[in-house]
Order: sequence, then structure tokens, then C-alpha cells
Amino acid sequence: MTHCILIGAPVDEGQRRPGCLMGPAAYRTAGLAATLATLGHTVEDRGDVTPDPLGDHRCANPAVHHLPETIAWTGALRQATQDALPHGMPIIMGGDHSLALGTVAGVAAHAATQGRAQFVIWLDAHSDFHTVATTTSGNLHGTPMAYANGLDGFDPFPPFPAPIPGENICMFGIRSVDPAELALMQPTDITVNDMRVLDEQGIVAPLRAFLDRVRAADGLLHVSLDVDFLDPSIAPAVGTTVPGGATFREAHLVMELLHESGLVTSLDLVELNPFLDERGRTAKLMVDLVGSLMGRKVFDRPTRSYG
Ligand code: EXY
Ligand code: MN
Ligand code: MN
Ligand code: MN
Repeated sequence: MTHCILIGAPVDEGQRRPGCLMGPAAYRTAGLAATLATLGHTVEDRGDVTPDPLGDHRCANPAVHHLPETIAWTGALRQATQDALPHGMPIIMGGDHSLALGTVAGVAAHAATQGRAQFVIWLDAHSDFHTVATTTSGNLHGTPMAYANGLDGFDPFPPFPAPIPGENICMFGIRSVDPAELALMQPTDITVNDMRVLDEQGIVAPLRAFLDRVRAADGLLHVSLDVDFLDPSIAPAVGTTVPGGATFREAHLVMELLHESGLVTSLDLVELNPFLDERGRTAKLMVDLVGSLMGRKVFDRPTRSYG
């Protein structure tokens, strides 16, 4: 049994397609709390986070938009996530992926206070490895992973509290990386399981390999689930669809394996844009995936070994 702490993060400023701010309401409407309670967990909904007061922040890259707003969200979400962790498992209901600038900072700060290593699984079509300096779209939802890895180029942001080394980061589902992101990622030890890897090896072996490393390090594990990790045919409610994503079963299998590992300590649900949804199907799928992550299974069978 886990104490699940729901945190609403109605962040819309990290991209240009309005609607992600309705995400927290959609998760509540789709029954996230009831799904968790049915699985035997206790649930506390802390409501929606309010961003910090706006500062007068600027940067040299003219493409960047909503910089003060994003820094304001980053501060508030870092605090909300860090505050929740001693009490249970924060589940951050986004909101676009720029919210992870704050949530990953919060989990990393918490891990540092515990003397534990922080690990991150990034389930996404995109690597989100731009810096404020390199982004050409100016959409800061494309930057949180580089911030968490401690890269330069985030000057207007507070320094990342305890940068997460590349060997503690694993990406799954990647199929859209900009040239500048590739150049920044190349020298790192980040594990990039792009769709080619998943096509060839499946989900199980690469995921187990990473989870074994988390376990060996007695690490804390943050999962950041971007709706566009999923194939657009099953999850249309996202502004950045990329064909060739995870199937329904691949996605559930990831969640089931994560559950079996017992290692997950925090979760982001990001990029849901309910304005683009079809009768709530994407919101409901995301809630179902959280159900699998938190222990829902069809048959109660002994833990399988896949070797
Ligand atoms: N790499 C592109 C950009 O920087 O604009 C697309 C980023 C999409 C990010 C979404 C949230 O995953
Ligand atoms: Mn706006
Ligand atoms: Mn993303
Ligand atoms: Mn994405």
C-alpha cells in the first residue's frame, strides 16, 4: 500500500498549444483517485499548485517565450514535490513537460537530503534535452532533461540542486531528437532506448537492465510519462504527436514491470491536452496506465523472471 499524493500542475506555458492547463481536471474527472483507492492505496489530493511570483527574468535566446512564468512554476513545483516526498509518492498531474524542470529538481533535492542516488525514467517521443540557449522553438517543455543533467545554458534558472548523472537516466520511446539535442546528449552516459531499440529488443530486457542498476544503487526512481510516448492512434490528446510510438500493451507492460520492481518513488503525468482528446479516451488511458503502475493486474501470478 502506498500513500499517493496527487499534485495538480496546470502548466501551459512550456509550449504554444493551449489546453494542458486542463490536464489536472481531466485526471480527476477520469477517476485517478478512485483508481488508486480501488487498488488499496490511500490518496491525498493536494489541489493545484500556484506558481511563485513572477520575476524579471530574461535570456539571450529570442525564441524563448514565457521564461518568467516557467521559472515561477519551477520554483513552486520543486517545493511541492520535495514537500510531498517524505509523506508518500507524489503523482504530478500536468501540465506540459516544462513542469519537470521543477518536479525533477524536487526529487533530486530530496534524494540528496537522504543520501540516496536519484534515477529517472523518461518515457517520451522526445529527448527534451535542449537548453534555454539551444532551443529553436523556444518551447521550454523541450528542456527539462538537460536541466536535470546539470548542463550549462540555464542561466536564468536557479542552479539544479543535485544534477542527475547520465548513467542514472534512461529514456524510452524516443523518436524525435533535434540536432542540438543530439550533440548535447552524445557525450553523456544517458541510456537512450529509442523506438529502434524497442522494435529490436522489446521493452522487457532494456527496462530490466536499468531497473537492476537502480536496485543495485538503492536508488530512488522518478518516472516521467509524456502522453506522446504512446502511439497517437491510442493517445490523440497531445500537441506533439509523433507516429510510431508505444502500443497499448507495450505501455502497460512498462507500467507492470515498474510496479513489480517496487522501485518507483515519484511520477509525472505530462502533456495531456484535454482539448484535443476524443471523449476522454487519452485521459482514461493515462489513468489506466497509472493503475498498472500501481499494481492492477488481471491475474495474481508470482513475479515472472524474464532472464
Ligand atoms: N524538440 C522539439 C522542440 O524543442 O521544440 C520538440 C519538443 C517536444 C517536447 C515534448 C514534451 O516532449
Ligand atoms: Mn501562453
Ligand atoms: Mn516530453
Ligand atoms: Mn514528448
